[in-house]
This record gives sequence, C-alpha cells and structure tokens, in this order.
Amino acid sequence: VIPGWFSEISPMWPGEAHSLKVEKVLFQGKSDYQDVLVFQSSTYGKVLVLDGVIQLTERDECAYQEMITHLPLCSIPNPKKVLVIGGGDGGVLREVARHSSVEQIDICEIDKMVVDVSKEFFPRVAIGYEDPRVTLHVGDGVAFLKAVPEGTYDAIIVDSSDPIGPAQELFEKPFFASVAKALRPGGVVCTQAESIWLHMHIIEDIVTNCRQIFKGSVNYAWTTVPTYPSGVIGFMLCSTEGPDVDFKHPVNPVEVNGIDSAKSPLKFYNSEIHAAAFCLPSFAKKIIDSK
Ligand code: AAT
Repeated sequence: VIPGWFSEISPMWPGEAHSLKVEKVLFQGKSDYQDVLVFQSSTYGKVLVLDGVIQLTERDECAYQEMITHLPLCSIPNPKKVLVIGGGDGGVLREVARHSSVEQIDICEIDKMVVDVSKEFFPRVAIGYEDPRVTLHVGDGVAFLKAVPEGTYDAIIVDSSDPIGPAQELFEKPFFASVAKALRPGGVVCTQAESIWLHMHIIEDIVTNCRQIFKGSVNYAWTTVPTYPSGVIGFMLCSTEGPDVDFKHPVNPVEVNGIDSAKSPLKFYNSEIHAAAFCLPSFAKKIIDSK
C-alpha cells in the first residue's frame, strides 16, 4: 500500500489493484452492512468506496449509470414502471428520470448510509431522488422482489455491488427467477455483470442461468469505466417471453426526449454506443454464445 493513495485490493481481482491519489478523506463509517468511505481524489473528483471497492467517482460515473439505465430503457417503447435494485447513490434514478414515459420509479437499496452519504457528498448523483416519481424502499432487494406481484414492472435495473458481501444473492439463479416473475411479458432486466477480463467464470454462470429463465432475448453488453477493475464492466440484458425485444437496435431514443428531468445533458450514452456495446471480443463472444 502506497501512503497517500487508495488501492482497490480484493480477492475478486487477485494480483492487481488500481490506485488513486487521495487528497482528503471526507467520510468514513461503518453501516450495518459494509464499510463506507468517501474521499477527494486528485484526478477523478470525489470517490465512493464500499468495503474497499470503488462504487463511483464523479468523473466517470456517467459511463456506468447512463449505460446500465438506457441500454434497457431505450430498448422498449414507453417504459412506465421501473424498479432499481441497489443503486442507493441515486445515479440510476437520475438517468431513469430522463424518460418522460416513466410514471413510477421504485428503488430498493439495502444500505441507508449509502443514500445519506450520496445526498451529502454527491449532489449531482443524488439529484435522482428529487424526482417526484421516485419511492425509496430501504431493504434487501431479494426479499423486496419476492413480494412484488407478478408482471408489475416494464424494466428492472440491478445496480448491485460485487458478489462478495450483501449483493451475493443478486447473482444467483433464484434471484433471476423472481426478477422474471416481477416483469410483464416482454419486460426487460439489466444487471451489473462484471468484467470480461476478470470474471468470465461469473459471466458464464449468469448467462447459463439467464438462458434458462428468460424466454425472450439474453444478451451481454459492456462499456468502459476507468475506475472499475480492469477498466471495463458488463451488463446482462434479458427480456421475458412476450413482445420481441431486440436490444441491439434501440427503439426509444433518450437523446430526443431527454435532458429536462435530469437537469444536465447526457455525457456518454448515444444510440451508436448502444448498438456497439453488444459487440464482444472474440474470446468472450465464443464463451457467451456457447452457453
Ligand atoms: N451506482 C453505482 C454503483 C454501484 S452501487 C451498488 C449498491 O448495491 C450499493 O449501494 C449497495 O449497498 C447495494 N446493495 C448491495 N447488496 C444489496 C441487496 N442485497 N439489496 C439491495 N441493495 C444492495 C455498483 C458498483 C459496482 C462495482 C463494480 N466493481
């Protein structure tokens, strides 16, 4: 460990640790679920860390939050009811709020401290909570979903931390089954699905489970986020049986109806990058297509 630097060390990426220079530690706390840290970095703005793992930085959060939200929501016409699991910082809410067709945005985040810390230190992210369509439920996403009546949501976004800690079950088959049940026919889910450079074994399991559970389309997409391990992160996009969803050809462009509710323009997402996100390097394509 280099003095004055934060290094992201985890058994999920053994032998490597991305580091950021720390200008100032702004918050350190221990919630019921995890260690929470906020620091000012010299080059990426403020950084939110849970259990030693970077969740977002001010500079590159747009890449992740815009992609995990608009990949699913731009793939279906007129999304109305949207559920976010995790995502307590509010960034995904901010992005969902850009869609004027949306009438109801529910969020289930396990850790109230993440919500409070985001409102205090990341106002441009937590601004998502200001939208009147948002209802916050503090609790475990697994339990929340089990209680959702069948066919409730048009889209579910699982903005979860890594599968070590409170998010473990969010990567398991029974969870995907309750997601499918909570979606209407032809509804879509997008889940945080780790890195093709580091986690092909996790991705293989997710794809295998999702192909069994989701009878519509099942696709893997990815994007670049410099402060996430290996600099890339992926998403699992699936639809339930019903009206066809072609994730690779967005039908509901957000750039057109977009910028008012979030009070700031999109920084990363556009229709070209949406389509490109589904192009995979050969080594990953081979494995994912074989499942
Ligand atoms: N939006 C950017 C970053 C995240 S946040 C992941 C959130 O999921 C955290 O706030 C965490 O408290 C919440 N969470 C974890 N487990 C659960 C659960 N079981 N139910 C509800 N919420 C949960 C993702 C960062 C990705 C990091 C990649 N290395």
